[in-house]
Amino acid sequence: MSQNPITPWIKTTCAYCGVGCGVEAKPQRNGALLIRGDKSHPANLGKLCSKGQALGETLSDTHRLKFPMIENQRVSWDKAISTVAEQFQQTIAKHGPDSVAFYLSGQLLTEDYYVANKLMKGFIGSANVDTNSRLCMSSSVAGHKRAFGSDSMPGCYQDIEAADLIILVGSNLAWCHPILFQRIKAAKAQNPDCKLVVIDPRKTASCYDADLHLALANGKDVLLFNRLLAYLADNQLLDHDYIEQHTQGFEATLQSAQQDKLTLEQTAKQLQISPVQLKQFFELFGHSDKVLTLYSQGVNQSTQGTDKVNSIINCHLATGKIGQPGSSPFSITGQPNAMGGREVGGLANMLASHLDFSDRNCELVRDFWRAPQIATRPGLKAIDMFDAIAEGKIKAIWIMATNPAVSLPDSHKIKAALAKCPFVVVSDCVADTDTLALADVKLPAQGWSEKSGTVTNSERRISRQRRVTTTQGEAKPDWWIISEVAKKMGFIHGFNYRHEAQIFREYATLTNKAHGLSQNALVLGDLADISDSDYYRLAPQQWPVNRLQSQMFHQRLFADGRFNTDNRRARLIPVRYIASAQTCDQQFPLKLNSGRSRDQWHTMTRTALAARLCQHQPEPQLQIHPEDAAAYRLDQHDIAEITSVTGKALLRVNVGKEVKPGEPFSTIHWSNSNSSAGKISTLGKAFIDPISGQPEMKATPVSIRRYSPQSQALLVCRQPLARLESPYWVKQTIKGGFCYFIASELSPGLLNKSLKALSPYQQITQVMAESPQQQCYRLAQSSQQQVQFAYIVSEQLDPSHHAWFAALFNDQDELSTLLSSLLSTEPKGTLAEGRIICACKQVGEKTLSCAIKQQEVKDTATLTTLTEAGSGCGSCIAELEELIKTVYE
Ligand SMILES: Nc1nc2c(c(=O)[nH]1)N[C@H]1C(S)=C(S)[C@@H](COP(=O)(O)OP(=O)(O)OC[C@H]3O[C@@H](n4cnc5c(=O)[nH]c(N)nc54)[C@H](O)[C@@H]3O)O[C@H]1N2
Ligand SMILES: Nc1nc2c(c(=O)[nH]1)N[C@H]1C(S)=C(S)[C@@H](COP(=O)(O)OP(=O)(O)OC[C@H]3O[C@@H](n4cnc5c(=O)[nH]c(N)nc54)[C@H](O)[C@@H]3O)O[C@H]1N2
Ligand code: SF4
Ligand SMILES: [Mo]
Repeated sequence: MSQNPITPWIKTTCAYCGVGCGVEAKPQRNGALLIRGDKSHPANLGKLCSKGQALGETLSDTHRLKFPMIENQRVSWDKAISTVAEQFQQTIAKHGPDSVAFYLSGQLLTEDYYVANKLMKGFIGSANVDTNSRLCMSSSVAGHKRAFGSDSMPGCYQDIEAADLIILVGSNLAWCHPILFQRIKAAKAQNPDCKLVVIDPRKTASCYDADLHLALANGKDVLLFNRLLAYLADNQLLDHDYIEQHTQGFEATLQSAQQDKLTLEQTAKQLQISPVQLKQFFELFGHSDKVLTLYSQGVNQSTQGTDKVNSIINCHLATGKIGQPGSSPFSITGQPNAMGGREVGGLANMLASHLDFSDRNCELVRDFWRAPQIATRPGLKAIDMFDAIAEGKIKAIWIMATNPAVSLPDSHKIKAALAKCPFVVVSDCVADTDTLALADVKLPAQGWSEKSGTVTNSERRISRQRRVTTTQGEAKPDWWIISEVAKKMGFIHGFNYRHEAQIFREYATLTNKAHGLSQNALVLGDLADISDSDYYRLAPQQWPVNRLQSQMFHQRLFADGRFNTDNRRARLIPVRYIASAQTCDQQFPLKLNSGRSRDQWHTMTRTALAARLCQHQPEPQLQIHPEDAAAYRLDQHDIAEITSVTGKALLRVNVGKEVKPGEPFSTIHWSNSNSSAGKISTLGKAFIDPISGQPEMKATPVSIRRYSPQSQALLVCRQPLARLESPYWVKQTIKGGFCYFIASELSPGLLNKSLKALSPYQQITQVMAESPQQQCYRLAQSSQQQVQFAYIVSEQLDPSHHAWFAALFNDQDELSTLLSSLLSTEPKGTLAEGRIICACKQVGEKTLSCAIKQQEVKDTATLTTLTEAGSGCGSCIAELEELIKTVYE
């Protein structure tokens, strides 16, 4: 790729997780986009994980939604905007403001979010605006509000380097927030006394560097932290001065924590961990001065999510380990702008700018927006919102930047609700999602690299996302689309925006006014008067902001022990462990946990466009303990059929002791767009936390059986297949095309016939090897010295074939080598490299195994020096360690 000396590197922010890494991007003449980490960004100091590094590879124009569509016909923007405005107006006129809703996303920019919230709450006069953050952070929001009086996260990333003890609760940081995990590793290397404890039922990649892993039984975090509080009290490890001066509710909270009256041994038994480990954890917490507890979805996505959050915060408050260097409870946000959405009021139970719906707050925002119709009470939260659609109470919905037909629990129900809803609008930047398939109106939004605005990361730091490429098709910024609809609905004075900076200033002004009323920490001070050019240049700012901050500035909240409650004291909240209402029984005896894989982002609409991000886990996975595997007669790489009360899914089996018996784990990323039955949200029923409304997503009762196909196939093609009717198929993007994993009820001979019929190239050169006796069929079609279409079919396929098969389009080998590999199913040439383990440096299993054997490598550092694997983002290091172990087994 030639470097373009003229175009400068443009600073922006990563599109994915809540770490909020600074990125530098440089467009190339050939249309490519070079990407590197921004060394001056305080979140990542120049590093990027595999997903961040591959950002430039996800900008393909073939997958984009480029034009507004009504009933799948292209229309002008004018027509699309008028239709949306008219349909919403008519519905409101007939059925009232609460008959319409917006469902938003932590992947919108703050400016988009602000305008959407203003339109729905301020001008339409309903608070039916909620967001996918309900599935993600709402238990943390509710926990923060109960304890601190506002949704404010006290710490900052510098706490990682300052801590003596770092605890990860329900967080697979190594895969989900890799750059923070790398900061922890570096901090531990710098300070060998710094300890890492992981609290997760599963042994994850984050456990490889941990000093202690508490594999507690799913759901029992409150029991653990309550017992910790009782232990700290029993052993004089509390900070009574802090408790007296800065908190309230301590006595009742301790009493509640002690109510279980469990000994350490009894607690350990309930948690299914060893008493020695439990005591070790308690002592570490009690005797470390600086304790940082990072928590994520293992905490939030639970019917007791808010209580889990408060049980953690209680321990920090009772020991004064909060708001100090190296000490805080620290909720790690998932999406790039989940924080921004929470700030502007994207959740149905908040009004705007961290204000709730009190009379004086409504008055303030009403006057500020000049919006007499303003909603004065909370609206429907996500799960209730979709129930209301199913019940016909909501008759028009506008979904932006989220894919609820995949990500909400009980997806059959969600699909049925949207199919029945009289008017569904979806704004997205890609053309094919399960949700778009249900839209009456599709609106093309600018995607990352085209859009411009701000996002707030986990440590309250606001960074600019900048426009670095031109826009594809007729896509528009989300804020523009919403404002145009608002104006068409007659709300002209409130939405006459010409530039995102204007919206940002208005929002910043509102934070200042809200701060005057509530003393909330969210305040943007001088940013309210920022000029357009200063907004363009804006360096990261961490709220609260008074004056413009310097690049590396950092601060903590509540350092002075004064919180955002009326009396300025933090609240300890009495909590008790309550078992989830989702219980296993004879019919559904296993509890299905779910979560993320390393290189995919959610429903894969963007990460699946980059071939290198699809190599790590090309199929939806079911991790299952060997005991369960034996009980259900499952072998490694079998396909399992998972059934719950709401649906079924088919997933590839991965047997291992990383999960507990009875608690298998599945990946969340696959949908109907890329698999026949890999969507696991078909399995979940919505059980919510009564305080936050967040659904439980990590404890679904299921049953499992082996799916026994008659035949299996691997197929590569240059273009996606138009139709594929096999009960099991999964599509993977590979370099130069696509690879399909197929399992079928047909005999191998019949599957061979049906796959041959799918080839778009009936005329070009083809080679075949058929062995009906062995039920094995292979076909390759080539033209212009390249393989164009190929497959292998047999009764059973050895999964090790996949790595070389999916490399058939790599074009590094001669056609003859490729064809002979294919016909003999023995990889030759570069195909023999095997599965790629390091996505950043593209290092495969074979290179690694050879290096380990030949150089007698015993540790990952040496392996990295020899092969470069692990020298990118480092999130493959756990796998390198596993590989070293396997080679010596
Ligand atoms: N690669 C990648 N990174 C991502 C994302 C992605 O899609 N892909 N998504 C982003 C988003 S939006 C989010 S919200 C974050 C999520 O980040 P994480 O929360 O770290 O990710 P998950 O894999 O959903 O779940 C974390 C862990 O919770 C554990 N867990 C399950 N039940 C319990 C329990 O009862 N107690 C405890 N203590 N642990 C439990 C699971 O075993 C799992 O390992 O990741 C962000 N980063
Ligand atoms: N079982 C189970 N389910 C889960 C979870 C789990 O752990 N287990 N996790 C939950 C969590 S934490 C989350 S955050 C959700 C995530 O779930 P979703 O939000 O549904 O997932 P995404 O794939 O990120 O969807 C984002 C959509 O927005 C589009 N998009 C991207 N940028 C833009 C933009 O600028 N404008 C517009 N208009 N569109 C854009 C993308 O193409 C994509 O279609 O999933 C939840 N669901
Ligand atoms: S850790 Fe990775 S995904 Fe998250 S912001 Fe940084 S580069 Fe992006
Ligand atoms: Mo999330």
